[in-house]
Amino acid sequence: MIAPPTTVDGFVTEFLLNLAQDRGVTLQDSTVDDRYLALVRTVRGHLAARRLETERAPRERKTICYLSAEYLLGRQLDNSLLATGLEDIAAEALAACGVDLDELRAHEIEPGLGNGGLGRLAACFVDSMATLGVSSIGYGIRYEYGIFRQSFENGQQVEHPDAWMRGGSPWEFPRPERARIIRFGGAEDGWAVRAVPYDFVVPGYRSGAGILRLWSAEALEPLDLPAFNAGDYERAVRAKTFAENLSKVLYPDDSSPQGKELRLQQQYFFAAASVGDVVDDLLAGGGTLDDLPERAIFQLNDTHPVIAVPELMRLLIDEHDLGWDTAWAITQRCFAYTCHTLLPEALEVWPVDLLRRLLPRHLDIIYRINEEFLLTVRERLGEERVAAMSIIAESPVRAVRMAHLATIAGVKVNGVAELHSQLLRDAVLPDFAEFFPQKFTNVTNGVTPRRFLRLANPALSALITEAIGDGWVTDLERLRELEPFAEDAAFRDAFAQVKAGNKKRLNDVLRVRDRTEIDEEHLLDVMVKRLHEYKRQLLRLLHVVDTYEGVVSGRVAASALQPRAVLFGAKAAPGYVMAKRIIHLINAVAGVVNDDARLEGRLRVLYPANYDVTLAERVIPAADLSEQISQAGKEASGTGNMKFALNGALTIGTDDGANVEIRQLVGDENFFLFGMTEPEVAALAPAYRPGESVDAGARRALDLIASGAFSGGDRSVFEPIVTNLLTEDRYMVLADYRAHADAQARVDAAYADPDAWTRAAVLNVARCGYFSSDRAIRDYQERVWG
Ligand code: GP0
Repeated sequence: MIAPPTTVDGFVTEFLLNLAQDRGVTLQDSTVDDRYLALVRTVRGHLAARRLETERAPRERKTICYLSAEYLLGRQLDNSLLATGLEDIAAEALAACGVDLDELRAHEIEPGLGNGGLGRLAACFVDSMATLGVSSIGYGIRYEYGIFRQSFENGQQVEHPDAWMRGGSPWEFPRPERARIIRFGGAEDGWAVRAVPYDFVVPGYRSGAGILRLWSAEALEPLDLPAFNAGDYERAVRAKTFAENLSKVLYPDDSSPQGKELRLQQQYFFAAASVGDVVDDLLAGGGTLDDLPERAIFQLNDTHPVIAVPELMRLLIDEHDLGWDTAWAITQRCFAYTCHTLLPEALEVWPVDLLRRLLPRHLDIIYRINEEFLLTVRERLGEERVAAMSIIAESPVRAVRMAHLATIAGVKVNGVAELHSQLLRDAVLPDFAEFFPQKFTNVTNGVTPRRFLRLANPALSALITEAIGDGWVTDLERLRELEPFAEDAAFRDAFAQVKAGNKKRLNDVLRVRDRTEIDEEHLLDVMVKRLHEYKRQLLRLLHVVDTYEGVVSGRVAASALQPRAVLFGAKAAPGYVMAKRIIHLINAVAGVVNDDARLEGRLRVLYPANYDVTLAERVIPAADLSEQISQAGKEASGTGNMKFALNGALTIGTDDGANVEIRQLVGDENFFLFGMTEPEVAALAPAYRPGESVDAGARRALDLIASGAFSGGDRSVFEPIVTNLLTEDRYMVLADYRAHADAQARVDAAYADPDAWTRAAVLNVARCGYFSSDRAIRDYQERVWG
């Protein structure tokens, strides 16, 4: 009997035992930290039991090995309680002990081991695989410091290390016995580190479990004792420091790799550890290397883990004595590649010189893969296609194109939304789509309904369940059954009350973490996502400034404004100068607008610092309007867009990424579409002169910014932003300005009829069941892993 008792009394006993035996304290003497850790221990016991049960059950033959450099997990406690069905038991048990569960919830630091959409998607996928009972393991890196914590000083972003493990990492199970040695360099200049796995149990909802195995780097020798004895203390720990750097910190660049050597080291470190782990497991279980493709598939989450391809070749050839052709035949059946971008600068490329120094054997293998591939290209398509399709780019420096390698090696290549997959075929990898037409497919992203509806929005969840039962939690398409309720006035009232209550819940946290709050009567207009020019936070901001200018110049009466709170949340990559300037400008505008009595409080701009999963879970359920306003053809999918719609926000958005599919599903009348389409963008691009026909509203906004109105009269501070828009405007903010402003006017008009708005919101919820990550995983099973 491995499962701990699932009764209130049993839970109390376990909790007190853990306090005593794990923390060495009595309940009376315990701190919040003690109680939190004892609670985690107690819940973790249930997760371990679930995991062991799952392992004993008859296994599917093929295990999905999800390789991702990022997992943006969010807090674990509530999800674990929900998945194990312990919510009520834990609440009662802690209440019986006089312990405040909410206080313990708030005590958890979320593991932020990812930058944004890509990392959060990986976290949703492991949740869905566990829930669906897919045999799966997620592999990644146990960064000691995750995505930086953001604060603002004088409105400017300041980054602080994210010491998420400061209080220990109580959810994980260290697996030192599965540690592996990872070697870098060549015969003469070789060095090595130890990769030690830590397992997080990923509980499925009510049944099933997967594993998230994160690798931590350690030195082979923790101390150079002779150096220490000679009094050279720095040298004594140099190797240790060097090795530990590999898993020290997550690179904070989103969609813009910096090509840093340490990052390639990180990639190889976790890719090699994971491939070796899987191969060892296969052999230990009596399998042979020929079985590998039937027993495992490595899903490559973007190009970050693609070095796993030559690593598997090296393993098969150098360590298991297979011939090249046999090894390649196996390798070619073991990988599938997901591309997450349309930005050319986001496609990773590693200089040949760097690879030769760090992974010379792998470079040789890549060259040979390329040689053989180009032979067939030459044959089938002709010499003139060779340069474009080569894995090796010749300029600006000789470099390995990781996307080409992944495409050649993968059984499938998928984009993350219909439009994205189309553009992947037509624009990003057109030669490959021609060469390997059968490889290219689409899997539209999804989000887990457990975290982003059931947990984040308890009141809406209860309302839905009351109406249609709770089957939707694992079968989200059942939300369709809500459609008739959109016509039910009592239901709409209840729905509107839920939204109002969620604004209060948002304020509960904004007051504490940001000493601010929204007016609960305002339309809550939200733009939360990484700060990137292509996402166009500036487009939203210019309209705010234009609105402000209208009132202060007397053209518009403040009383005519639909009261709005415009909430931004975004981190900028620390080296992304323009993005950081935009953050500064948003804060500067907020400072002026919020203080100006002439607005009569009808326009407020909020920018809570350090947007993370925990804040997302409060913001999204409270939102009325979801801003998804990227330049068409630039946002691969978006996943925040799905979360908002699923929680009953209406979208104002361009025809981009998964917005396209959201609009198709919810209906044009329940979505505020605006702006150029991707073909229109492409047609305008060559002749685009942003400064030549600036919309009057945009002009007013730009002039006001340029005048120093938001920088204490200093005209230089935001001049680069204004100049950039007027001269370059790479993402065509100005070209879409009027369409966006008009769409915002349509939003105002629609919100003036609250009941009709609520009806549209209900229909958004009812029609977005498609965007469950459970559906996405089923699509992968069918189209990629099958
Ligand atoms: C894409 F290339 N994404 C990248 C990257 O480096 N980081 C990242 O988060 C995102 C896309 O921008 C996305 O459109 C997409 O939905 C997400 O990956 C998951 O596929 C923003 O949410």
